[in-house]
This record gives sequence, structure tokens and C-alpha cells, in this order.
Amino acid sequence: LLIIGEKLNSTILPVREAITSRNEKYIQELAYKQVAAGADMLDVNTAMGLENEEDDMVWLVQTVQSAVNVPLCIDATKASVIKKALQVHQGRAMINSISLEEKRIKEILPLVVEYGCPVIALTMDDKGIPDSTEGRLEIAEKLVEIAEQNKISLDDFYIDPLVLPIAVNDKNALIFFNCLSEIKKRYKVKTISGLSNVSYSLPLRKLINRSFLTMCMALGMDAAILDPLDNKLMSALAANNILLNEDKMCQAYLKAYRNGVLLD
Ligand code: THG
Repeated sequence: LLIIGEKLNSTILPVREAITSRNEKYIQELAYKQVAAGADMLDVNTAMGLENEEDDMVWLVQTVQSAVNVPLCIDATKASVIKKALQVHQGRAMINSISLEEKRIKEILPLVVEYGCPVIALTMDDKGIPDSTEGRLEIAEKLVEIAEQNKISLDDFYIDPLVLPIAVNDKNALIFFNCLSEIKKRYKVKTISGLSNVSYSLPLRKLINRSFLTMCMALGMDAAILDPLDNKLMSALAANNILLNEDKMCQAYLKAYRNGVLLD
């Protein structure tokens, strides 16, 4: 599982404040801690800043990349923000995200092609996120066609079937699981999800998120945007990896155990 650390997100108030006040130390520590905890990549989001999102994103990318050596996942809806981020990013960034929305296809897809970077594609269009599995699969089909037409390697194409809160519709996790399995079965693309939406407004959210991750991994999900500083989540992930034969000779599991980081 490709682990994308979620914490450098301007929706988290102290992070937003650190971005606004250009607090390098706070941001770099949060970057370093996530990588030390096992993140392969870090999501960076500046959407909730107040002044100039382009400037905030450029500062954030440069500040993070001078502390850690992992690629960043540029989480923004404005093409101008993504473009600035790609111009200063060292190495191969991931773009989060495109969708079937006309504006994103018109403005963000050309950046994916120009920079040849991996991209997350959301199963939504200008009408929103379809309620049904079938509706989302129709969008996934069109997204795969767009990837092929634009010669984007499907290996670099991460479809996010967008899990919605169970509290809104008690079938929402099931709809997500069905989308995930069908997409894996039909296309040679990768799949990805954030973990936190599923548990929105329910108590003990981390418990639900952890179970959700386990079930997604069993269905072959390739990447997740998650909190690598949640030790119980990362412990479940390590256990899932040995159960799925994703951890040769249990090496990573045993190493984590010896380092005293695994929780039961
Ligand atoms: N798919 C894609 N991109 C996404 C999401 C997705 N980007 C945003 C979001 N979902 C994933 N990122 C976050 C970032 C922060 C939090 C949740 C999702 C968050 N963090 C709290 C904190 O760190 O303080 C709480 C963490 C916790 O208690 O678990 O809420 O789905 N493509």
C-alpha cells in the first residue's frame, strides 16, 4: 500500500496557521514525523488559506521538500495552484486531483500530460458524485478512456471512488467496496481512498477508519491518504501486510515490533 500522509492540510487549524505565518519549523517537523512513521508521499493542501493560495502552495512545497525526500501529492482544485506547485517541485509529484468535471479536464489534465505525473481521478462529474455504484463505474470508464487518449500510463492513474459518510447513507461503504472491486477487475489502473469521510459524525471515528482500511486492503486498494501518526492505524496496516503477503518474511512487521511501535 502506498501511504500518503494527510497532515499537511490547511483544513487542520494549527497547520493553516503555520502556513499563514510561514512557520517553517512546525511544517518541517510535521513532514519529518510523517515520513519517519512510514509515509511514502505527503499530501499538501492550502485551500483554506486566506490570502494567496499560489504563494502559500509554493512556500509549502519548498519548505517540505527541504526537510524530507519524498514526492508530494498536490491537493488543490485550482489549476493555477497546481501549476505553480509543479514548477517548483523536485522530482515527480502526484496531482490530487482530476475528475470528469469539465473545468478540471480542461485546465488540470493538460498539466498531468505536460509534467507526466501520477494523478488521482475522482469518480465525479459536473452533476456531483453519483449515489449508485453503476453511476460511479460509468464515470470511471470515461476517466480510463481519457487516460488512454492522453497516453497517461494506467500505472500512474489512481482512481478514487470517493467514499461518503455511512451516517448519510448506511450503504455508502458498501457502494465504495463494490466500486473498488469492479474497477480493479475491469481496468489496469490503481485505486486510492482517503479514510476519514466514511466515519464522519459517528463516535470513535478512528476505529471505523481502521476497519475500513483493512477491508480496502483486502480488496486490493493500492494507495491511501491517511494519518501516519495514528499508531493503531499503522499497526493494523502492518498486520494487514503480513496477512496479504505484502511483507516478505514479515520483515517490516518484525522490525516495527522490535522498535516498539506496534500496538495490539
Ligand atoms: N481523496 C482524495 N483527496 C483527499 C481526500 C480523499 N484529500 C483530503 C482528504 N480526503 C484527506 N485528507 C485529510 C486531511 C486531514 C484530515 C482528514 C483527511 C483530518 N485530520 C485530523 C488531524 O490530523 O487533526 C484528524 C486525524 C484523525 O483523528 O484521524 O481530519 O478522500 N483524493
